[in-house]
Amino acid sequence: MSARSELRFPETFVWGAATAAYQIEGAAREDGRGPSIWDIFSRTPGKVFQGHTGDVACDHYHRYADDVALMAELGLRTYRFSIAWPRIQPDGTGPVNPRGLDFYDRLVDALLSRGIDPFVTLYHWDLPQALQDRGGWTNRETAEHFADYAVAVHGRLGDRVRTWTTLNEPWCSAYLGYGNGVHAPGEQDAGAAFRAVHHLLLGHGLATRALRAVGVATLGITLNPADVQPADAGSEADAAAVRLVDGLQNRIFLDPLTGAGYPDDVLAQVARHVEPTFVRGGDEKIIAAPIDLLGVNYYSPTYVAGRVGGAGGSAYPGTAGVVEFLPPVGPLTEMGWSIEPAGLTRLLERIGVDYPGLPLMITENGGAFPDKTGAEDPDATGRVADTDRVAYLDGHLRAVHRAIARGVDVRGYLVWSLLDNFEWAEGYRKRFGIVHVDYLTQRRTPKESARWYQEVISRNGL
Ligand code: PNW
Repeated sequence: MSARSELRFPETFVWGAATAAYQIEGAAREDGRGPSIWDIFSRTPGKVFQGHTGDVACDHYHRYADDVALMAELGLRTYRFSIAWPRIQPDGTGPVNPRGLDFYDRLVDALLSRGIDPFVTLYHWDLPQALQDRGGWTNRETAEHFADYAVAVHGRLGDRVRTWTTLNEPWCSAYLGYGNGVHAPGEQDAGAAFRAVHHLLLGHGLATRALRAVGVATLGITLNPADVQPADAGSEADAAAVRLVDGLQNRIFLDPLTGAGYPDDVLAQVARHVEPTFVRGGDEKIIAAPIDLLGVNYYSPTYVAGRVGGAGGSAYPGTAGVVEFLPPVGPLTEMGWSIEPAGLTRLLERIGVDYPGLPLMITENGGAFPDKTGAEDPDATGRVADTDRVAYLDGHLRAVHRAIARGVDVRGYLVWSLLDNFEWAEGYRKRFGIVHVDYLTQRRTPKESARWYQEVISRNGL
């Protein structure tokens, strides 16, 4: 490593780690928390690996103080976490539950007392079930309720939390939640997925407008934009496939967020599944409310070919019969995702060029790997030798650095994730943490990647 140790990041570069409420908190029925769509979904047979739930997870709700001490030990400057809406409004609307807010109040104070900057995600997929019973994100009213909820949270934490994002990966909420049903609430209807896309964006816009009115400091949204590449760079059919997938994953969010409205080709795709009458006059203006920061979550690139009779992707409505998603090529992570740091450089450069003037932050990047023994547990000496993860993170940080060197405005990097946690439909079997969690004892063990990251942060570079 020493021969390549000269890669320095900008002085103001932000270093940290990220988590999400349902994936780590546990305490699912405590202090007045209501049920979320993930409580229901994880109990639906066949939806989550071995019926795992977030009931206990990492028990972070009770262990947050120790976890914050661990973050301080690792030298994290920023910690991105999400607020569980059903803790704040157990039914999704109406009066706030003060005990729910109390928890985040304590967490924020613990972070600040250690000099760690709290970074709040208002929505990381745990919609109150009561709102889902009324259609969830397919219902326009959910967007309005979200803005009310956002203001309630800001009212309690806004004096101490400077950095906020509204939504995490609305692509996942819409397409996996309502399109192919792999995530909660498990609906399988392309039209519902597009309604959800719009109402999520509208919710973001309404919340942004409301939070500006109460003086929010720094506000943005986190997407999982894809680096979509053609199987054959010279093929026109492949270029058309790229454009289709890029429209469904990237431009459908980025264009309206940056004031360009929905692209015509994307609206034409939507119209094949559902009449887009849910897009009302004035909505695009609300969605285009200026943001200070775009969060980018990146894990792996997407390669597509234009092919008649192609299988398409279940998460991409309208791709069956016209697009073939190429199987990932090794080396792969435990998720089966290919490892290609260059995809992150390409993605950042593309956003920088096509959506100029938008400060970017990597709000998630990381990998699920077993340790070297394959046991996913500390060895006899208590070590977790996750050399694959170190290599993954090292490669992707170099990719971020390359984008910065080429002029892209990237403000920081947050590793996914601080802790091993509930990996949604995969349950606890996929471990993304730089800190190992023994789910029987809740013991935390920093992996070698955590020690490596600590060093990176302290040197501000590689
Ligand atoms: C993101 N996909 O999820 C989330 O923001 C995290 O909560 C999650 O733990 C992390 O990435 C790792 O998976 C995704 O199927 C889940 O393309 C699925 C997909 C993408 C992102």
